[in-house]
Amino acid sequence: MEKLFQPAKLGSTQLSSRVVMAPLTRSRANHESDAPTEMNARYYAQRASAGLIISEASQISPQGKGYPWTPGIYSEEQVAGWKLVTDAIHEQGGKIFIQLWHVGRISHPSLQKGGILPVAPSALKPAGLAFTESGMVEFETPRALDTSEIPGIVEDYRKAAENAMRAGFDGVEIHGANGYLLDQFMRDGSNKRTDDYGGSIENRSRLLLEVVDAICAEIGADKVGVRLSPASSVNDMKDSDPMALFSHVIEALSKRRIAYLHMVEGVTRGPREVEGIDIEKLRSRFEGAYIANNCYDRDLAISAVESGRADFVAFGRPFISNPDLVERLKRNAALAVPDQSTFYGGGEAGYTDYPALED
Ligand code: 8OZ
Repeated sequence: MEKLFQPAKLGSTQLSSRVVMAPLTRSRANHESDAPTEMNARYYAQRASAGLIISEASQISPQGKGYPWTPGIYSEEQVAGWKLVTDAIHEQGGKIFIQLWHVGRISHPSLQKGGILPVAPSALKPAGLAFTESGMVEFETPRALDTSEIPGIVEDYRKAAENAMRAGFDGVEIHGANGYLLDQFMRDGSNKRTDDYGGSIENRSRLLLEVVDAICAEIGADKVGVRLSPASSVNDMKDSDPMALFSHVIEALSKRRIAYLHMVEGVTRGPREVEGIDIEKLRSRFEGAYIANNCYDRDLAISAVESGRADFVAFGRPFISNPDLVERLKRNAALAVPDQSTFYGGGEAGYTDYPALED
């Protein structure tokens, strides 16, 4: 059997294979409480044969929310909802990490408590449109965080990790990718600060590393992963020297002996090759486990793991329409194509109604 399908240890967590379910926003939490539901538990349970499930991105605070109906991990109701999910996975011998998320400026007042402005490193409006309960609307210029507010954000992450462990997760992944708050701080296109959190690469990386340190102290570095997207421009990300920036960040993560680095290799949901960005060179700066992601297929995943270029491979969209993706990949069976119109929001249709091969 190919190495991709063999059991492996990730930090302190034993996995049944090296096939990972990537974090996938589905916008189907309880509309009042942002708590996961029985339906969410059914969806994840159908996918429990993944070596590891990384949950959809989950806001660490009301301020960290940027899309309708995404789950949170800051209230007791949300902890109880997630417990339904983790119990359902563990009953089947699966493993699940939660992805912790603060969207920063990729939000809208209509998604914020009290209709206030979203926060960001600097008061710079992102290009593009916000996804709100009433459709796609213009972003608004965010409010720049005061230096005195930053310890509170680090504390929200720490508390979220503590909640995650109480909810039964096997670990947490810190979402440092795709143009959300931590990525906004790292890149000089979105961070124009003049305090200790802006300017030099060291300063721009500071918030991510403070969050990593706080969470590692809370739950142990062997249960912590970080997701980065150095080559991705989604959500209006720009940086004058991404190779220097991410070399620094990845070396700093390596020193902290976290469980894994999860990399979006290329533009998120887009081309894998981006001029001027050498993902393999960045990856070589990390000594721990490496999860590769972005438009992998069976052959690419098998060869990446066989050659040692990746330790694990995360599949996103294929897991939406193939709950038994690991079995299908093992058998080299045909994969069902997901229906994009039911990706975000709604009920069971396009969510829990994709059959496994056996059904
Ligand atoms: C698609 C739709 C909404 C959010 C990401 C959390 O890009 C997301 C996301 C993706 O990381």
